Amino acid sequence: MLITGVGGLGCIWAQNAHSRCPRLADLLLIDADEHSFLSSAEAHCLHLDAAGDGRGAAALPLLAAHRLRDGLDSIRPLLEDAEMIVILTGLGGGVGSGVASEIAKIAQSTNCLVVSVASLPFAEQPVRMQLAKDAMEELDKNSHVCIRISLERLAWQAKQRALEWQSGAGWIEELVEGLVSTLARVGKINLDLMDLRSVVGHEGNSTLIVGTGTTRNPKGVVQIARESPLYDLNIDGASGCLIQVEGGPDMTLSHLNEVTDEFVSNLSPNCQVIMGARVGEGLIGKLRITAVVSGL
Ligand SMILES: Nc1nc2c(ncn2[C@@H]2O[C@H](COP(=O)(O)OP(=O)(O)OP(=O)(O)O)[C@@H](O)[C@H]2O)c(=O)[nH]1
Ligand SMILES: [Mg+2]
Repeated sequence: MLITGVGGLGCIWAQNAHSRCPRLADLLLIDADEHSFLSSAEAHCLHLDAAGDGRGAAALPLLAAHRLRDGLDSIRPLLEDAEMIVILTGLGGGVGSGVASEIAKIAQSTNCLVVSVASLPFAEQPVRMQLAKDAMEELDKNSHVCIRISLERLAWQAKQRALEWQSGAGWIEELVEGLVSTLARVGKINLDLMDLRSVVGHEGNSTLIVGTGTTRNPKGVVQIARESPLYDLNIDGASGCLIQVEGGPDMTLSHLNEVTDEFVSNLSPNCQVIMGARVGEGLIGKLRITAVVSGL
């Protein structure tokens, strides 16, 4: 598995996400600004030095995409080896908007499962917003799952948690860690990439949601997951759903049933549901849901 950050924000999010599961995934950072690589010793880095001054692509997606072509050979083996790639990016600037969808396209062509997590700018940046919307469309086309994030919602969420939105407010790294560990570790019921492919193959939008709570209130965990604050998408009526429940050694079958019944009761009656569960050491007293829902 490969966690990839594209552009300034994307690189921060990718590093934070990777630090949660360093042994399960490789880390690839792509940016025009060398500062993005400074705090990560283990990362594979691709420096797109568009202007030759090490400063960035200054909101020129085409320039960034052009520089990518020059550096592609150095990262191609990583993309070819990966079974799944998670691409994290902030759209609206040069690098993310110009390069993320190219990476997705190449990864898909090597039969890799492509999950993208991409943000749209704040509403008061109309020029960047238009750029970002066009780039989002491209990225969506080249990804199996494309998870949209609005920076406004992210900033709001960050404030609630007293964290910086630029760092992803903890939320983005939880999302990625949940997905990577779901697919990488052997659970009580084994989920694999083929399951994920069949579920995300449904026509329509897909999204990925996470929620963490305590074993005292399993329904509350579902509530938290459903109120995913990062994009305005109603999951009622989903036609495909892959849900993984994680808990500590104290998790019981009735916790599991309560969580999954509550979650599934809100989806379409014909929804194709795949369930999995796993026990994690650090999760005593806690429950965590990671779900991919599709056909929205
Ligand atoms: N208001 C605000 N928006 C930001 C900030 N940082 C990033 N953004 C938004 O997020 C988008 C992506 O930012 P970056 O990830 O830094 O862009 P990049 O892909 O590195 O592209 P370039 O730096 O232009 O080459 C920008 O277009 C902005 O809309 C910030 O500090 N304030
Ligand atoms: Mg930048």
